[in-house]
Amino acid sequence: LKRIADNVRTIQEEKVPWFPRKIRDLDKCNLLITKYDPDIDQDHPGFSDPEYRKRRCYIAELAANYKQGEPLPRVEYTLEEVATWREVYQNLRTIYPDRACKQFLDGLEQLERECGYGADKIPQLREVSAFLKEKTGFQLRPVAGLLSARDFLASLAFRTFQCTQYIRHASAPMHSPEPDCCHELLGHIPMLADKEFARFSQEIGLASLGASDEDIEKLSTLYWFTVEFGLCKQNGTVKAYGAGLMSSYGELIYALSNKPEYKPFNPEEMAVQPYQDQTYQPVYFVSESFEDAKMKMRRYSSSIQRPFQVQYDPFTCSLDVLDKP
Ligand code: HBI
Ligand code: FE
Repeated sequence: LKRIADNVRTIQEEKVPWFPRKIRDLDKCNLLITKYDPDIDQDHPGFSDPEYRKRRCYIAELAANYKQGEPLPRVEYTLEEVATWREVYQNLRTIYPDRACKQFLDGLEQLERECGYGADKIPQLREVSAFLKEKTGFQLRPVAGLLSARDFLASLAFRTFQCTQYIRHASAPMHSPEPDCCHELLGHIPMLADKEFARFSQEIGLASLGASDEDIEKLSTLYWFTVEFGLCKQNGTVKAYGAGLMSSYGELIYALSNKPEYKPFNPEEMAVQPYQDQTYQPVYFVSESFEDAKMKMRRYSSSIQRPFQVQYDPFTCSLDVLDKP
């Protein structure tokens, strides 16, 4: 393989969208999608609560000012915020044992033992990031809200998870129209403590780099039906691993009831399946195992047309961009 980091430009400069090459470039991956933001979305449970909106602005500032490599900001959560967390944690925790996949339960138990997870306090990103780094090399960075799919996926290529730090509104502890710390800390983090899943996540990220808008849309839909709402078989039973399910009491129960439709894991089909971001999914995709999902995803990713190949160098936390063999 010939290194062509510099002459990628000469091949098709206009055709390849910019993408981060080194981990510091993630400071530029900060395009927020504001459609579910409490200042904009009239249906947001915090829309008519000025105190809540002020708090959200404060926490958003912390994320906006963050630069790669700095210690992660700490938030002193209020009693009300901790009460919301407690309610979410206690409710979900009781239904996980029968419904969550083994990797999720293992991850959560480790977090409870080693990282202070529990109903009584909201874990700080700094501690959680240090924990993950030891387990799988993933790290966190703070983000102010819902990120564009391109920027969000690009960070995964660097084993970096962009994490919101605010919490949902107290009036709706069982539901949030946007990602919040309950979604990240309870939904995503336990799975990111699993080596195989961490790799799977990074591979989706790597596949997204420099991809066309159309391919980003497909990858983001795939991400939706796997990382967010995925189900998998374990010992002959269907279990949940998707973070959107693990952070929604109602949808976790619904997804494993006989109401929704189940389809077999098939990336080509999943990538174009319409999805719901306002209510429960009508369809879930069930994989035979993580190994199977990973293999099929890998095959799908390599079908994405790009004039180059990328390889992550964990020693320098940067990408090698290589000529197609
Ligand atoms: N942004 N902050 C944040 N958290 C997410 O989980 C997230 C995101 N942006 C896009 C996204 N997830 C996915 O649904 C895909 O579009 C990649
Ligand atoms: Fe998510």
